[in-house]
Amino acid sequence: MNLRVLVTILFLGIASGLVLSCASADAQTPAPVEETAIVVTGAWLRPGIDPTAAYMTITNTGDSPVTLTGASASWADSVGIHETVDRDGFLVMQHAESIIVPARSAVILRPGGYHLMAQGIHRAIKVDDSVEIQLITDDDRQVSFVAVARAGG
Ligand SMILES: [Cu+2]
Repeated sequence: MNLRVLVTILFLGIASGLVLSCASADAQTPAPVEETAIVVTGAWLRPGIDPTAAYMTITNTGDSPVTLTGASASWADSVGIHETVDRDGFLVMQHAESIIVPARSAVILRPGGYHLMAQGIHRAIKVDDSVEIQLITDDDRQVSFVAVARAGG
């Protein structure tokens, strides 16, 4: 852990203490989602199937690596990180523990590689539908983004 990460954690600790003391004045205020350095672009998913796969570019704009350990969505029972690997000439999907996005760089989730796999889908997803997904970091922060349903890829 470098000094900058430590300073950030200390700052977040102080900030959340302040938020807690303010929140007591108004119990209805939802807890704010802490900012991360992660930006998600070009997100899409395959319509009409369950489980379905979502793809995107995940960019880390910060100076420290970010580890993503999972995902969730209100419209699915579960969303996991999957990886497509070549096993003895067969392409198979397997659960991936995490995706590490290095500082100042991006990881692309695309067909044939990493993807998010949503299963137990609560409603039919059609072409052009927009759905919200949350990525979860190893320090329990969330990154919300919208994925658009489209065929192909
Ligand atoms: Cu998969």
